[in-house]
Amino acid sequence: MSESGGTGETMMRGTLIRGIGSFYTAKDAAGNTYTLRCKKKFRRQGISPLTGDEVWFTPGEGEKDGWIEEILPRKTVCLRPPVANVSCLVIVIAPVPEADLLLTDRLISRAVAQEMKILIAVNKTDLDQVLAPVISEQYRPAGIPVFPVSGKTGEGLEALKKAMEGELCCLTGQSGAGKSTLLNVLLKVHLETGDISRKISRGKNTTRQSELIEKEGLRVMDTAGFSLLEPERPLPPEKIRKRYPEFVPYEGKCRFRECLHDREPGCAVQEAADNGIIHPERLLRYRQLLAETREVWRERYD
Ligand SMILES: Nc1nc2c(ncn2[C@@H]2O[C@H](COP(=O)(O)OP(=O)(O)OP(=O)(O)O)[C@@H](O)[C@H]2O)c(=O)[nH]1
Ligand SMILES: [Mg+2]
Ligand SMILES: [Zn+2]
Repeated sequence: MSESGGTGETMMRGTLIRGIGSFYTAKDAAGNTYTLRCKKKFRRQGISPLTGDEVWFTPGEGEKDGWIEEILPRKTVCLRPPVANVSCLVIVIAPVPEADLLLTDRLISRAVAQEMKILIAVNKTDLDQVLAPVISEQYRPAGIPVFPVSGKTGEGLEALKKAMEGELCCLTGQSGAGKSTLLNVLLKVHLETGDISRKISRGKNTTRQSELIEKEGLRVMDTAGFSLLEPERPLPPEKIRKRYPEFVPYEGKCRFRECLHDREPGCAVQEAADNGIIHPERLLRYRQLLAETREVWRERYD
């Protein structure tokens, strides 16, 4: 197959909605799909196309596949799973399995670093009505909206859907929280849920590819094991506090200019927590993540 395509042909704009092996599927604004291959020049530059990438491409003719010609600059990049341009992270938590707020804070930290919009969906309100207000209180000072929803009864899904509109969304959260269940209702699709999905994925992971689904006015990445938790490059400990939106108003207001809000005297963030303006448990978990970050930073050259 020749790589010379492009001469005299018109280039088209599209979004990569999936990639399997060295074949990619692009979708244009009109909703038509094209099978494309990736030019070797990308590999030489160490770049691989990702689901979610915006590209210029030359469509194939007849039986021939087209070519990805250019990948537009990415707004965000996730490496596990590999997806580009996610603009909104929807963190799904539930009463069962028990909500892990340290995990939630980690996800928020990574999303803030990439300037993603963040939404929290507290699922399974049909089982429990206590969790949602608790979560809401924890994250209100950070300006993160919390949506009580039920994938079972459909409660709260209209509000969640409204908040997701216009964004390239990705659902994340613990296994069993109900991500696939929510997507099935929101997008009117049939993704595997519950025990079946877990049975299939056990010992047989990495088979499923990320796919961008555009349906019901939403754009959502359906990914296996979305975590965003791949080991990040070691981060200087003083950078973590910038990833807490509710700390920002206190920047420069502590007694010490370099205050890490880690029990230093005269800490304005601690004072805000004492006054209930910042949630004290968010601050405690921040200190846990700070301690971890310090450890990793100290060992970075080992
Ligand atoms: N009662 C109740 N059960 C729910 C609700 N949403 C999901 N479930 C159940 O929770 C279980 C897990 O749901 P899934 O949608 O498979 O969870 P998931 O987050 O996609 O899990 P993984 O794919 O393993 O990451 C299933 O048995 C669902 O039927 C809900 O709103 N209420
Ligand atoms: Mg699932
Ligand atoms: Zn401080």
